[in-house]
Amino acid sequence: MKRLVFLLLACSSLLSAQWKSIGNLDSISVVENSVLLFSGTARVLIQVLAEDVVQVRLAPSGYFRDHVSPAVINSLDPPQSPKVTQAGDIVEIRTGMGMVVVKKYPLRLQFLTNEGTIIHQDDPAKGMAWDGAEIRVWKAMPFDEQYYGFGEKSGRLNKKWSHMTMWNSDIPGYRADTDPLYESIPFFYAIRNGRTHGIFFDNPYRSSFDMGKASGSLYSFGAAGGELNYYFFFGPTPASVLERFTGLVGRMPLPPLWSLGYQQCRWSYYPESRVREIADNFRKRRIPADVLYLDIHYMDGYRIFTWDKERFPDPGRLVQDLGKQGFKVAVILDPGIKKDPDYHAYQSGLAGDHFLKHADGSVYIGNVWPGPCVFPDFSSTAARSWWGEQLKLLSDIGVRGWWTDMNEPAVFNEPTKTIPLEVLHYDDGRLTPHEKNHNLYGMRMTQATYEGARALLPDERPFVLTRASFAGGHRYSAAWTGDNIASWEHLQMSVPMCLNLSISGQPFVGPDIGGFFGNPSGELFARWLQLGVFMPLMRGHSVIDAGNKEPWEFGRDFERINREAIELRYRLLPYIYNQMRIASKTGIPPLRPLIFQYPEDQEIASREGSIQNAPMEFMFGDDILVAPVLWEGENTRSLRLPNGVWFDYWTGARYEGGQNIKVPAPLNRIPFFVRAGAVIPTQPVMQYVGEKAVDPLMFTVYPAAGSLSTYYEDDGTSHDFEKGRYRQRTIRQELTGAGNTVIFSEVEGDFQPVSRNIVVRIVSSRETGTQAIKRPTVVRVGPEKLKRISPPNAGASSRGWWFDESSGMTNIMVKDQKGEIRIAVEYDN
Ligand code: MIG
Repeated sequence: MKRLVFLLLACSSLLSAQWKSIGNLDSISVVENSVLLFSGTARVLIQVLAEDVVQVRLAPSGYFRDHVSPAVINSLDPPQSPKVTQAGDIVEIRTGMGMVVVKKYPLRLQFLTNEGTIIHQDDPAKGMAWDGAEIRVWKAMPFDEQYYGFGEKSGRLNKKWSHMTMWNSDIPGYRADTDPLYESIPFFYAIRNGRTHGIFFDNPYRSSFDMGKASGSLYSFGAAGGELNYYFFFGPTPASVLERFTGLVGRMPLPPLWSLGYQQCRWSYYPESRVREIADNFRKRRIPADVLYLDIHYMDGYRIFTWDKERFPDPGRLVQDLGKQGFKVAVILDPGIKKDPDYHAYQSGLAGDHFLKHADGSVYIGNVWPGPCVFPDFSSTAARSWWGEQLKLLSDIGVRGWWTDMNEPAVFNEPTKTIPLEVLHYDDGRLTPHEKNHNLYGMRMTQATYEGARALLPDERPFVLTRASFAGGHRYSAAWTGDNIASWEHLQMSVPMCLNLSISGQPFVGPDIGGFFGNPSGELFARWLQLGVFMPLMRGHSVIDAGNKEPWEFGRDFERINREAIELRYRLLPYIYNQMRIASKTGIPPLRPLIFQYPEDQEIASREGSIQNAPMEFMFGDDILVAPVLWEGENTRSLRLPNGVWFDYWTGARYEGGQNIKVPAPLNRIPFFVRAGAVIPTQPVMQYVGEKAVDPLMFTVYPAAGSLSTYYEDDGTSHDFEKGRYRQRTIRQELTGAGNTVIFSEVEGDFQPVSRNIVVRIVSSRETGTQAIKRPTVVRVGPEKLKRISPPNAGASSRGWWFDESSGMTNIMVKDQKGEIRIAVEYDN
């Protein structure tokens, strides 16, 4: 019987019989940019936040509670006063970029373009509704509209026909159809006929999105509590939606450059001799790496902010020695604080009243790794500061990376696997139940950690990596996709999963390379590592009971192949850093589905809209298209290039886009293509960021007339760039009858790199079909004719130009300077 009741309750949420839909519009009131609609006891508030952004809120009882969003931290451009007109049975609100039409009988919303095309609308039958504390809205679902985003979800890229729940959950070894997972971002894109709009449902309660699964012509979203409160972004492109969304929730701060290097983790490296052995191996084998992680065994009985005295007798010394070898040390931080009266963090946290409590005032206790634990109340500013101060014990000895795990939060002994729903959070004085705060717990933990690290080390950019988070969490932390499995299927799954997470506002993402559970073959590991070159977070990891998965553990051939992959990452770091810089400024992340970049390309739309075939090519930044090898035994790769002109990175071959091609993909090569017009900045291989000065800095030019690029750099670690200590220049290309001209503008900003050379490499404009290489005859720098030299040995600095037959590239080496550098190449035909 109990079971039956439970089942009924579980099902009730989507049964319309329980729902009360909003009725007729009685009256309206317009104040500045807000339109208030009255319907019986209910009120709907429509606010025009910008000409292309509208916020919709429903109060079934007529009373809007003081809504403080943990996600939204900014307002947008000064709102326009909407033009509101009433005619017959509709109210029309013109926002500038579009219209909201309110139908009065019953109250239903429609969103239209200025030309009058309906792009989004409430379901005429159900619309907005409530059932006790639950709220939900039903929307018409055009048959040819597709849905993307939704944060961290596994399975296919397009989420049409699926039902998804937002409830942060620790699911080790999840599958393609497992839902929910660790992180919740209730934000999505709707793309139809090349036009995009977006919706952010700003509600931290357990929510769900039914994208046509319950009914083939409707979709709906709603939550177990809180407000029906969503933002509608008119678009019309995915990028414009994301810029607006991140305009509201904020953008990723520029990460430290070293965090974009290769990171090595496992559960767990200990004792200290093993950590040193790992570090020595990277350096001895000349495999670049920047970060080593310590998982839970570094602690004394899993007590956060302590060290195991036997395994790590002198952690300060260890961290310092690793630092001399060029490694940063990152440590895991779990939220559970061991309930141990003799433990300093328990004592000080208890004294400061920083732990979650039951309604009766007793401290909540749940079991995690240390046994019975208490949990910091990260919803309290005081508790966050207390947590941040504890980091000092670690930052003082040189720890620089902060890995927040188990912060869904996971609790081993609870039937719900998390903190009971009624446990109270301070919530800035509102004292609200866990039910409201659950999905925010991970994000608030990263906030405490980020802010703590920033306060302790004010001159350094913090690096925080988290498992759980919420919309806006990218302000504090990078994210990895939890406990995956060493299988080809999981390698494939990681692509759409990271793409959707990336375009949900979180640019700094990556999967556990090699798979967390199980043991990958050498081939699987190598293919995963190659994919990782094009993931903003490039981190290898392993579960406690699997074999070793460091890049040298798969035999000599694979060691070489793995080294080459990581070397490629280090060559590309200037490009990757520039793409992260763009993400920090605009919200547009490096990792993008093709449909994000080319929403109007019908072929791409139909492939990426397909629910059968996972789309497996993607953009990495503005200029690079990646076609990873994700199937066992494959040594060629077929793909369709989007429209435009593309160059194969490996061969320099030039392709007209809009066609299917097949390229070789031997074990040591991940196919990728560069957009014509791009200028890709690269650097020489080094073993870690900052090992040596970047000299020469290289720019590979993929010719296209009239194209513009930007190159940005700074010190890579401090916040000084915010005060103008950066260096940026634009690079313009011109194609003349005789050849190419590349113009580096005068620099902007005060950052002064070391004196160095730059090498400009111009890909010969081979004609499609013939593949004939054009050979340069004259190279000019400004008015001066540059002399032809033989290729300098690595590290030598000579001024001049040379031609490389095998790659078809003209290389020009000159001293870098602040002023304009104008390079002109003339060819022999
Ligand atoms: O209950 O710290 O996802 O990366 O190695 C498992 C041990 C706890 C889960 C994380 C994983 C980490 C592991 N942690």
